[in-house]
Amino acid sequence: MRRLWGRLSSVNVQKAVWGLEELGLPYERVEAGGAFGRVHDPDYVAMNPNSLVPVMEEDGFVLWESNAILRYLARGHGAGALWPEDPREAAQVDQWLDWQATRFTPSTRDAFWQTVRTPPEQRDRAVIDRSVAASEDCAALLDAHLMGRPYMVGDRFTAADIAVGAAAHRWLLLDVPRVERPAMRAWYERLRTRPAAASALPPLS
Ligand SMILES: N[C@@H](CCC(=O)N[C@@H](CS)C(=O)NCC(=O)O)C(=O)O
Repeated sequence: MRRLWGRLSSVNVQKAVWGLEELGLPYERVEAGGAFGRVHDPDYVAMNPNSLVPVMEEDGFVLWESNAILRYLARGHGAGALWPEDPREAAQVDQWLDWQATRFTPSTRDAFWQTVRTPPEQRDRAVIDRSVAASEDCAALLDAHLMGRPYMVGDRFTAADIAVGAAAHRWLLLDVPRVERPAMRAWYERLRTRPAAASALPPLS
């Protein structure tokens, strides 16, 4: 029995859902976090003392941190899919997962919160501008990396496309001024054609 706790509006939950869907693994998603609450309930805190989503539970095995979940799914259930066999390619997938978690998503966070989850009269233009500028640096780096490449690592879809793709989805749907990045856009559109991406990436909320 496999359960994933977390609301789909969370980019971190989206990554886990995308991984589960790509691998065709059966699971039940339980709403938690944000307006759904639950994350401070004692039974939830016993699973994740950070009171954050997502959490995955599989036959009593409990795991939190979205990229750890993604790595586990890809390595434990992927059988070669999503996680390259080659150690150097695998290390590059790791590299992009870390980059997504420590650079790209943190850069977009303020712009997202301000323009999607903050009432217009409470928004701080300077905070948005700083976040947009930091996100543009990430987008430029990504666009340069993706020039002439179909996917983030090697020539096939991997867990790196899931992690960075979910973060790119959030950035590209924000209602902010953005420099057009053709290689990044083409890659994102390529990802969007995957049925698993359609299940994992809702409109921003
Ligand atoms: N590094 C963690 C971050 C998890 C995180 O910050 N989750 C947010 C949603 S994206 C959360 O749980 N917020 C509180 C809530 O939803 O109640 C991960 O990647 O799983």
